[in-house]
Amino acid sequence: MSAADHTSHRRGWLKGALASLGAIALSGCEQITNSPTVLKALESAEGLTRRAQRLILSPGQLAPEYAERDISPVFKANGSTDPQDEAYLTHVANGFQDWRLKIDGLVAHPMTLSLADLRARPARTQITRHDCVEGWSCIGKWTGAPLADLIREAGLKPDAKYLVFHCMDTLGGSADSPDHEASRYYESIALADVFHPQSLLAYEMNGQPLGVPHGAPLRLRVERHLGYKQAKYIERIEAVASLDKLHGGKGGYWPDRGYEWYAGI
Ligand SMILES: Nc1nc2c(c(=O)[nH]1)N[C@H]1C(S)=C(S)[C@@H](COP(=O)(O)O)O[C@H]1N2
Ligand SMILES: [Mo]
Repeated sequence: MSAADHTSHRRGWLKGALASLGAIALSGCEQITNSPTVLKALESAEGLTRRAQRLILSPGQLAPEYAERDISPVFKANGSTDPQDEAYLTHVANGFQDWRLKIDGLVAHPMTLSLADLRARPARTQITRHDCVEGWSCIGKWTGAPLADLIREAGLKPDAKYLVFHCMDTLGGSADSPDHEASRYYESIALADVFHPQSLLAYEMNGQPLGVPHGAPLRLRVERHLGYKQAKYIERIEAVASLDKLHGGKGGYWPDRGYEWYAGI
């Protein structure tokens, strides 16, 4: 086939495909998924989505990882470091044996997991740098359950767009922060971060069970974001379609107090 033939052949195919698409559009929705032409079009659209996803998740987009020798000798603890909430103190007193992580909201299969359940799952370890908006950084080693595996198992409903992390510690409401209404900490992330390979529900830090100052028994690590996205003391993960109804509507404790929601680094 000559180049010209090839082009006109392609053009012919395209015309035919468009014509049949038009015909199907006029004939109503039900038939759409029965049409081989439309199936093909849908398949290639899905292919596009997968390619876009691979691009988002490509190694270039991973946060830098470090060596054991880079681990900070002291990792600063910040925000809540010793929650006094009654329910939390009860969990601390019995070694988190009765603590459970709930995954609910817009998921097909809500889940309830103990610490042992989480530890029994495939794990990932990463050494990364934590950057706090206050201007300090520390390098630490995190081990935990990849968030993507869990959320795939729970099965997001089609309208789910964010995960909200509900924490057990109360912040604010003290005399020195009169404009801050007291509230349990909360944060949220979008789907690209839910399925990012470095997004972990971490239960170990530097090879030890996560301590109270750093968010025991479970905290989030989303390595392309600032410190305040790294929710500590998690007890519930809720899949939602919108952040509008979550407290101030900005998607997190600090975002509701004027900080940026995405907080990328
Ligand atoms: N539940 C909860 N998560 C939280 C906070 C908090 O106060 N409560 N503080 C955030 C901030 S501002 C930072 S810098 C990190 C601190 O984590 P670290 O204590 O392990 O250093 O936790 C984040 N996650
Ligand atoms: Mo922070």
